[in-house]
Amino acid sequence: MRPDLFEHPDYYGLDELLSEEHKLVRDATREWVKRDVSPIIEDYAQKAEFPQQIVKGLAEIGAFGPYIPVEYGGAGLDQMSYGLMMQEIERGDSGVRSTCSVQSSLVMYPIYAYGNEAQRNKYLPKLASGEWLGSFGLTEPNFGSNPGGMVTSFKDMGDHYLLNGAKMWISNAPFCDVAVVWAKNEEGRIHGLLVERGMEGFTTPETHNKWSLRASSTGELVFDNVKVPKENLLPNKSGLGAPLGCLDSARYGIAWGALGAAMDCYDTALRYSKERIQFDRPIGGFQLQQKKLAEMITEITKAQWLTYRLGQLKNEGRATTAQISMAKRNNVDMALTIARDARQMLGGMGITGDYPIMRHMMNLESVVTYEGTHDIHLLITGMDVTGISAFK
Ligand code: TGC
Ligand code: FAD
Repeated sequence: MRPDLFEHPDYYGLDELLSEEHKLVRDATREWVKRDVSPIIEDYAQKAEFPQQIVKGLAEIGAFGPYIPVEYGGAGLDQMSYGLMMQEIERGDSGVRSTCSVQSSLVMYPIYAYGNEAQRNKYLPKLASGEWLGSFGLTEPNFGSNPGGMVTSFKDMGDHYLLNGAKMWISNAPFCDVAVVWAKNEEGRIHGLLVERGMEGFTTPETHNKWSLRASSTGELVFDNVKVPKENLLPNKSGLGAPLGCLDSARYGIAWGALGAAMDCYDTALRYSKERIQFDRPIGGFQLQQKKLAEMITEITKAQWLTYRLGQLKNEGRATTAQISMAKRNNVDMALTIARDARQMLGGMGITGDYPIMRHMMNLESVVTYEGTHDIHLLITGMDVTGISAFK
C-alpha cells in the first residue's frame, strides 16, 4: 500500500469542541495506526489473517478497555475518547476495530458491569494488557437477529454447570482465551458464562472463505458437555437485556468507527482527484467528480455532529438504545455509500490493494450486518417512535 497521508476532514470546526485530552488520544491513536497498522494491513487482509503482532500495541495505546477504570487495568477515559479511538482504528481497518470492540465492549464491559469482584480481578487486567483475548457468543446458527430464541443451554449439576450448544459468526473465536457465552438455564432465563480455552468439550473452529473483514478472525464456539465452574457465571444481570446492554456499548463504538472508514475513503478520493489527469485536467475539476466529493463531505459532516452529540449523551449516561441504533445505522450506511463512490472515483486503481478503499468497502458489508443489521436498527427506531414493536 502507498504511504498513509491521512488527514481528517473538519468542515464545521468540530475540533474546537474537543478537549486537549480528546485530541491527544485521537492523535496518538492515529500515529500508532499510521506506524503499525497501515503498512501491514493490506497484506494481512489479502492473506485473510489477523495480525497478532499488533495486540501488544493495541493494549499499550489503551484500546482494550478505554473506559474501564484504571484499577482494573483499563485506560479510565471518557466515552468521547473511546469513540475517537474507534474512529482512528477503523480508519485503519474495520477488522482491527472489531477486535477492540469485542475485547472492550463485549468482554471487558460485561465482566466489569455484571461480574463480581473476584471475576473483575481475575480477568480484566489480563484482557486490558492483551495477555488474554476474549470473544462474545450470542449469535447461533438459527438465531441471529432474534437472539432471544437461542437454544444453547446449561444445567445445574450441583457443583458445576453443564453447557451444551453452539455459537457462530464469533469474532476472535479461533484464538480467544475466554468467551463470554450467553445461554439459557433450565427455566429458560439467559445468563452469561465465562468459558475458558482448555475446558473439556469446548472447541472453536475457524470460519473460512470470507470476502469481508478478512484481517479479523471469525469462528464458532462449540460446547459439548462442557463443565463450567459455578464461579464462572456472571451474577449481577440476567435476561436478554444483559447481552443487549453490551451491544449498546459496542454499537456506539461502531458509529464512530464507521465515520473513520468513511473519512479515509473521502481523503483518499480527494487526494486522487487532484492528482489524476484525464482530458488534460485533474479529474477533480469535472462536475460529476465534484458532486461525489461534495456529497461525501456533507454526509461525513452530518455524521460527525450526530456522533459527537451522542458522545456527550453517553458521557452523561443519557444515550438511549434507540439513539445509539440510529447512529450505528446512519454512519455505517453513509460509510458504505462513500466507499462505493470513492472506489468509482479511482477508476481501475480503486479495485487494487494499492489504496484502502476496496478493503473498507468489503469490510463495511460485515459492519452493516453485525451488531444488528441495517433493517433491525430501522425497526428499533420505528419501535421507539411508535411505541409498537415490529418484532412481536
Ligand atoms: P425485547 O423484548 O425488545 O427486549 C428484551 C429485554 O431486553 C431489554 N432491552 C435492553 N436492555 C438493555 N439494553 C438494551 N439495548 C436493550 N434492548 C432491550 C428489554 O427492555 C427487555 O427487558 P425485559 O426486562 O422486559 O425482558 O427483545 P426482542 O426479543 O423483541 O428483540 C429486540 C431486538 C430485535 C431489537 C434485539 O434482539 C436485537 O437487537 N437484535 C439484533 C441482534 C444483534 O445485534 N446481535 C449482535 C450479536 S454480537 C455481534 O454482532 C458482535 S460483532 C462484533 C465485532 O466484531 O465488532
Ligand atoms: P438473520 O437474522 O438471519 O437476518 C437475515 C436478513 O433478514 C437480514 O437482512 C435481516 O435484517 C432480515 N431480518 C431478520 N429479522 C427481520 C425482521 N423482524 N424484520 C425485517 N427483516 C428482518 N455475533 C456474535 O454473537 N458475536 C460476534 O463476535 C459476532 N461477530 C460477527 C462477525 C462477522 C464478520 C459477522 C458477519 C457476524 C458476526 N456476528 C457475531 C453475528 C451477527 O451479529 C449476525 O450476523 C447478525 O446479528 C445477523 O444475524 P444473521 O446473520 O443470522 O441474519
